[in-house]
Amino acid sequence: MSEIRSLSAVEILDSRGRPTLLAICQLSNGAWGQASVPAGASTGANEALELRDGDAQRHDGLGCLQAVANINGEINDALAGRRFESQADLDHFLIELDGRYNKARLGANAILGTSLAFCRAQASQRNAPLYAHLAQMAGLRPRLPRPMVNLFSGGAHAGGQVAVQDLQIVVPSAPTIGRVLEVTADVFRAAGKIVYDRYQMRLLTADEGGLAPSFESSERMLHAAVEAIEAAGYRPGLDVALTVDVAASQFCTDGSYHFDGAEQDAAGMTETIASWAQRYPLISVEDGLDQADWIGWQSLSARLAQKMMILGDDLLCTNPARIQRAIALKAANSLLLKVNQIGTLTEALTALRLARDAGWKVVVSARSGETEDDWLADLAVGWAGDYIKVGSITQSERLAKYNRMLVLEQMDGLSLSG
Ligand code: 2PG
Ligand code: MG
Repeated sequence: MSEIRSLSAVEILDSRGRPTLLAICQLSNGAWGQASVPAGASTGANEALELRDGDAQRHDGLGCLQAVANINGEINDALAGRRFESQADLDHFLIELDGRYNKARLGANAILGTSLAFCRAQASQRNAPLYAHLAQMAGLRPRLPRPMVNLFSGGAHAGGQVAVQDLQIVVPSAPTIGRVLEVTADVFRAAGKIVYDRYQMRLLTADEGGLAPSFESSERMLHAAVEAIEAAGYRPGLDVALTVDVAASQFCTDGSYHFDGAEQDAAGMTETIASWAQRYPLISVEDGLDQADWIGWQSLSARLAQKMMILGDDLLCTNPARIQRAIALKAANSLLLKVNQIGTLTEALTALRLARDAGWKVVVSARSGETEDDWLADLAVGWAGDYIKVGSITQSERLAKYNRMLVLEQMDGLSLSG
């Protein structure tokens, strides 16, 4: 492997118009790679720390100039002229260089940008597509994950008109990504008509491109999704299934859930979710309970894990230690994998392996603040995710990932997860 010539970075804007960074890694033999870093809105309390400038005079405090300076300065100084044999070598070096358990000194955004840009440079040096390089790194056979596509939004992604943050659709038996997107577009159009007729709302979309009318409740959102599936000519459950990201940490204080205008405890939330599971074609519930409520998650899983995916996002934060705890406690059965929650590809791969060893499903996920960069599609393919969650089909930062998968399907002949 060639040595690193330089690391550099630029502050750019994400899909919400907030700053993030793009990192560039150049190798001495001329190969290079660049990658940009996404950012969440409903971030978990246990995520690695995204370094923001905090200067209220600039981008409302959200500037990333310090993280950019850390790449151009300290990270470049430490890495330039060094040779790393593997991604793991590079990532461990970065973790030690930072020295904090949550990457708070250099910033998880600076570290992840470096980790990803190095990965792309390595792929380019090997003349391999990024997904193939990632698959080789993980020792996995690449395959296309099945999209979970955002239809309706609430919570932190849509001004909180209902508590549930994302309602997504899955097309369980379509044989190709192309067909999944056709069916999805049919349902999306039908949903748009329902939204317009019932709520007089044009197709203005939320952070991830989902429709966000003023539903009376989360339940009405689920109901409208079923209506949209039927109006588009499909059978709910058989042709098109539903998943939700409740994002419950966003509305839980001291064990009390402020859910759609009422107060509930964890048992009440579990009851609500179980009753949805009986009445709607739900195949996955993400963050049904708060990120600190391990006992609640155990009961939720005991109740529903045989039937559906009990998917941990804020609960797990792609953090190997939290995943191990969840496996031991039987608190979940599926991992939402977001590399910026942990900050390096190597640690995210450890998270993936733990989940797989426990027989869990894996959903590779974007953030609500994304960029036009499509590395996430290659990651989800190379690491053989069961599902990919990147939002709706209406905004280019989302479509970059779907379109990349269409290309891989048609040009590289990859097949879709069953
Ligand atoms: C989530 C993500 C993506 P955010 O909660 O799963 O929908 O949102 O990036 O805002 O954390
Ligand atoms: Mg989530």
